[in-house]
Amino acid sequence: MDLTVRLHDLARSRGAVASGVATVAPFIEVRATMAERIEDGSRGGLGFTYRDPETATNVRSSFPWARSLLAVATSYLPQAGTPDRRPGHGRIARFATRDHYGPLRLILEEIVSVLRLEGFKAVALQDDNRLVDRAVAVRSGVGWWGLSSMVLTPGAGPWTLLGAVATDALLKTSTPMERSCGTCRACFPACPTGAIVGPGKLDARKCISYVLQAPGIIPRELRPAIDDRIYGCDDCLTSCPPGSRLLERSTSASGSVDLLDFLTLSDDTILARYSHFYVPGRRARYLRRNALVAIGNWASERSVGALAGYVGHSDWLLRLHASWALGRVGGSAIPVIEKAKCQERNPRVIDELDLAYRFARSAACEEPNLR
Ligand code: B12
Ligand code: SF4
Ligand code: SF4
Repeated sequence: MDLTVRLHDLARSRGAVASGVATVAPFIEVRATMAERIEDGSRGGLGFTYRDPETATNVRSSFPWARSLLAVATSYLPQAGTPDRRPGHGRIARFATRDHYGPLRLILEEIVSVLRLEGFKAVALQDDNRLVDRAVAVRSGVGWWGLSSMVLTPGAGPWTLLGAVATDALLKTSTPMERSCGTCRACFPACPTGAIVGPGKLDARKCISYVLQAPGIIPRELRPAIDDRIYGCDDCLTSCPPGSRLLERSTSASGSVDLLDFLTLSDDTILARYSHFYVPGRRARYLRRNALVAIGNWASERSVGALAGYVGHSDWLLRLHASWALGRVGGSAIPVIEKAKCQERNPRVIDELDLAYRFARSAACEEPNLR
């Protein structure tokens, strides 16, 4: 049997929802888009592929022998279910409820093995900074570029993870899909922060998925929209009609974390339990920070004890987000804020405590919101 057909069959038999072959010609338009986003600031502090767009858009700069790219898409629905939302719980986006990249990785590795047995060079690339996965998927007909910037695949919509195998085998190229979002615009109003700023254009600085995995302070104006999320965001995916049939079948409860329990875990436990998350510098403080914001949005007096502990934490970043959360709780949190104000020395945390105090007082007196 023809090698290309064999590889497609292999991918499908192992559970891929789509596969296709693309040429290795550089992705010139993608490189230009990345340059624009670096220039206009909309990539925010994104690293990954943006660290070296030249390399990420030309697979031959990393693998000069490559002659074909075999793209594969797997879906993590219905297995990933639907987040179980309960008061006091944080939400994890579906792609990260566990390591859903595992099945894709196995398929790519099996394809690599077959190619090597046939005497070819081959390497698996998935979420790798040396390749823009969506560009390969679109060129190889695995899906089309949606206005949310997700690649949409018939049957699975945006609920896919993408990867590719670069090989020196000359495989038969597939035809790109001639599809578009048509008149649909559902993802624009669905995005809680207005991060989709144009067709296929995301302003990473506003995207919750990015903000929750970026280092530093979470911008104050974005915190309410983060709601109960602690990792990832699915709103532009859940609103997307081509994915709705699969979503309806994803009924098992998943992705829920008891926030107060979470705050009591050690750094080692957090990092081990969520080892498949991207966490800057592998520092648990960033996941604790996210949980503190979700607790602030929960705004329950049940969290005051835990937050009082966190305003005395040795890490100023956690004191700062705990201060904000106390302000949102108000009521019995007000004396905790007052006490912390007397003890705090870090100017950024003092600022946050001042605002939290005013917010909590104004809420108590039903004055206009000082958020
Ligand atoms: C950086 C990155 C992010 C960043 C920025 C994403 C972005 N859209 O800019 C952040 C952290 C925000 C992020 C979030 C998410 N990500 Co991400 N991310 C990546 C990463 C590492 C690189 C992407 C990249 O370099 N893109 C380059 C830019 C230029 O591409 P683009 O933004 O898609 O832009 C194209 C479109 O704008 C299009 N275009 C231009 N003009 C027009 C006009 C029209 C009309 C249309 C329709 C399109 C269009 O052309 C541009 C390219 O030239 C890839 C992994 C990888 N190595 O590729 C995963 C990847 C893209 N992420 C993925 C996932 C699953 C997610 C999340 C769903 C996770 C979550 N639930 O929280 C969200 C989705 C947010 C969203 N709407 O995109 C999957 C996407 C799978 C898919 N089916 O598309 C990938 C491919 C990982 C993987 N291997 O599976 N991600
Ligand atoms: S992931 Fe969330 S915040 Fe980011 S563009 Fe989609 S809906 Fe908006
Ligand atoms: S929600 Fe509609 S406009 Fe947005 S990506 Fe999906 S199909 Fe396209």
